[in-house]
Amino acid sequence: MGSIVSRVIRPRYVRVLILGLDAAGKTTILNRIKQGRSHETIPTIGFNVESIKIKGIKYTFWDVGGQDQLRELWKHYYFGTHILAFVVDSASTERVDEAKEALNGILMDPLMDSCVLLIYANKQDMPNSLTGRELAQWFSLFQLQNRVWHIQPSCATNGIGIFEGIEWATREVSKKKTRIMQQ
Ligand code: G3D
Ligand code: MG
Repeated sequence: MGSIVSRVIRPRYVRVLILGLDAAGKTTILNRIKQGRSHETIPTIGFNVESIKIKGIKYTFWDVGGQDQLRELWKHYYFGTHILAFVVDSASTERVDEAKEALNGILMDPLMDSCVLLIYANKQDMPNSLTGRELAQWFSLFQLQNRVWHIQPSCATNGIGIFEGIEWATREVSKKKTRIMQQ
């Protein structure tokens, strides 16, 4: 019997859209990815974009401001997104419903149908922060249909979890690409 060798096709280019409420830690995450350390951030008015090569893959990270009045603009960044990195302040329990509503709004857009969903349960260093599992339940992620998702506990200020999340999501993008090529 011959064996079937399936080769995973790694993407050369990955577009990552980093969204979430204001002060969740989006820009701190981007700075971490960029330079491996956290900086002081100022509230993002508009967007930050960075092109970064990691392990031979060229990523473009879009970090779009999350203040209420800017969320209307998010949809202009959806097209071509491979990974949605949605950042949640796990310690800010009074804003989890608002974050859930914002996430559901994004996922309803057909332009986001095929993207991989990575949720950073950020600020795990803060006392009383919700765990990844608690957030997954609050966000009703277990009920999501036709969506590949993962909750990544993280702390952007010390870097814990940031690259693990990107690695998971990149593996999923590779799997999707491989499936498409095999069809
Ligand atoms: P945003 O881009 O989502 O709006 P920022 O959020 O990256 O600007 O972060 C908002 C504040 O949260 C910043 O603090 C930042 O240092 C802090 N922060 C981000 N990630 C973490 C984390 O994992 N743990 C903790 N404790 N704080 C975090 P300041 O004080 O500058 O407003
Ligand atoms: Mg910001």
